[in-house]
Amino acid sequence: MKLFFSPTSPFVRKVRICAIELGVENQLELTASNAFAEDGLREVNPLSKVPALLLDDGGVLYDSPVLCEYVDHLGGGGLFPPAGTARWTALRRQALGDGICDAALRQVLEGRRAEGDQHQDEIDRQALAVRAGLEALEAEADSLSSDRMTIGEITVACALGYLDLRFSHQDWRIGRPMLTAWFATISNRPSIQSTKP
Ligand SMILES: N[C@@H](CCC(=O)N[C@@H](CS)C(=O)NCC(=O)O)C(=O)O
Repeated sequence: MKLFFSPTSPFVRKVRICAIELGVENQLELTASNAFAEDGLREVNPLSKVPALLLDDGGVLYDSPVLCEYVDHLGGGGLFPPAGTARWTALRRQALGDGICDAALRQVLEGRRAEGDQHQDEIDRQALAVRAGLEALEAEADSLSSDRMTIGEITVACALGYLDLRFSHQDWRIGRPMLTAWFATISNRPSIQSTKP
């Protein structure tokens, strides 16, 4: 299977961490792809976004929540809790982590526009989403698991890692001791270490 990827994408990282956690990473052939270059990715994913997965039977899957669930299935499950409260919590945390990444990415893209073309109100709005998302995570950090990873913890770790990559000048750790401690512990896992951008 070919995983269309970019080394800095937090959404791709989620998929890779799921695969490593379940021991199926060797089944994913990493295929470098620039989502913005119109270099063929759109033929696989009409949205031209990574991650996208070309299956061995020629089928295609895209969008990280779908790919993570597919990888979970491939690896015998365990990262998506069965129906019940734990599942809703894990899925909500996935949405929160993905939303932080989306908001951070939109700021990065806006910041790449020519100075006169940047929309400061849009940058501010997305920055507010990141900050509010981090506050929500700090408030529930004591219930994030450090040893039993679900898709919730994996996505939150990817979001924090992405902030470290792109916004190291605005350290998210300041004023968030619980989340800081959790991330320090989780960062020792081989799946997190080996996918660090
Ligand atoms: N909701 C998507 C988001 C994927 C996404 O935004 N990927 C970025 C790279 S980090 C991308 O390919 N962007 C290209 C674009 O927006 O055109 C997912 O979870 O997979």
